[in-house]
Amino acid sequence: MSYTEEVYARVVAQNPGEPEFHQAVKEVLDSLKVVIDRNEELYRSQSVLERLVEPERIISFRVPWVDDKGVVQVNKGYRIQFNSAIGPYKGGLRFHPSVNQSILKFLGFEQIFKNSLTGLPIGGGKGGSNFDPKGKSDREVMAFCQSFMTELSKYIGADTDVPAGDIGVGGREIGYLFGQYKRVRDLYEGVLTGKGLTYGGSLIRTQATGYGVVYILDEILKAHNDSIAGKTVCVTGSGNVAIYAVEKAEQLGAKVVSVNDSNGYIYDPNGINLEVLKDIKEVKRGRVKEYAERVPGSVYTEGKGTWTIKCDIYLPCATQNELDLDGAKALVANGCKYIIEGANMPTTLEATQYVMENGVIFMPGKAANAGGVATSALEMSQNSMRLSWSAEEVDQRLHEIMVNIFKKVDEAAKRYDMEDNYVVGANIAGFEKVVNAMLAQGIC
Ligand code: NDP
Ligand code: 2IT
Repeated sequence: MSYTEEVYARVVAQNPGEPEFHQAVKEVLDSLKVVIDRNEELYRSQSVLERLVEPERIISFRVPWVDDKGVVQVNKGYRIQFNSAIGPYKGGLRFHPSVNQSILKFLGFEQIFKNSLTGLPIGGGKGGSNFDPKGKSDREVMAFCQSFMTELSKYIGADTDVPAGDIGVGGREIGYLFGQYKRVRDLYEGVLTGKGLTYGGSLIRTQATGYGVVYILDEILKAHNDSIAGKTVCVTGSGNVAIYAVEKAEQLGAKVVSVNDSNGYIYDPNGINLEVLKDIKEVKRGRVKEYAERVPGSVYTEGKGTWTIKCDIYLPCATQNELDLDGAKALVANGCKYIIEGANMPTTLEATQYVMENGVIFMPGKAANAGGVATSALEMSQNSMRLSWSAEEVDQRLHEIMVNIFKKVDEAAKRYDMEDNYVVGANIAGFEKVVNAMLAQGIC
């Protein structure tokens, strides 16, 4: 057995019942095999991989809060502080009923390599809760956030661990979390990113993940003598990442014909009307179903199946494992040429393998959606300097970061004779900086 296979077997044996974590580790270790083989003695002697797959710390806690009926509710809260080799732990908080330790470990693990790819000094972390913000009043969300932060505040700080948003955590939640941190720690510092613009937030952070996805798509297309203008694009999800991926793709001349949520999907042959979508999602916190009621010519279909729509480019921006083998086959059969992951691990391993073997250019989330956390790191810089940059300046830096990520990923794939294999490229390029830092810092 190779060293990577040994460590994968150990992860499966020692982390039972954590399929998403196993999946993320498998993808990374399989990609790293070519690098590890060349330096096996050193990496083995230092147990580099065993250390890489073991979180530095997992914090898990009770979150009691009172709902609008006066009933005491209890949720689980977590923070996975995965790897601090290249900077303070950095990564989002997810509030969704499906949240468990496996999902947060997979996300924290991915975040290590993603954050490394940004070129900025941020380590990997993730956290969240099985709390479901859907259908809750603002007061209930506030009560939950205050209780969550009362405990979490003991373990985070601007130079220790800096959380941000993810599924179910947007501007409203970050506001309540920041207010409670300040109150219990008596510290006004950049302990969270994605903050409102009146209290230390960065311009463009809201747009950053979606814009970044399309900036890297643009680089990929250029490298293949192609361009976004005139392309038909399918986006999944209709949250923060999806909305701003639609916005940038439309700005660059593509026609985006679909979005979805966990209930169903919209097909709009005339191109998604963003004003309506933003009103439904960002203002009214409604469902995509309402889009078809408001936009003539669009159709709503209950259930899954965005992949049945014919497109050139597919941008999965909802959640993990949303695109499976059947979906991948439908996309390939319909002539889809590019799949760029806006979400974290939205494509199953089998689906990824299938599309790559069938000529689709595939960019994994850890490279494609890194614009969000990169702009979070820019927010941290602005907070440390106590100043704020203009939207143009942040957007320009974001664009530059995405161009550089593409270069690094492309270069690493070519260096190992695997041109266009951006999965291998992203994992190797992300790993190299982290492993150098780990080796330099000794056994820790
Ligand atoms: P939001 O909460 O804003 O939106 C999530 C979207 O995905 C919603 O449309 C939601 O539909 C859908 N969704 C969530 N869970 C499921 C599910 N189990 N099944 C089907 N659909 C689901 O989150 P974001 O846009 O911030 O995040 C989307 C993805 O992007 C996630 O994978 C996240 O980890 C990743 N990401 C986010 C970044 C950010 O800066 N926000 C940065 C990098 C990656 P519904 O309303 O029905 O739940
Ligand atoms: O998955 C991700 O990169 C995020 N949810 C953003 C994390 C961040 O710290 O901005």
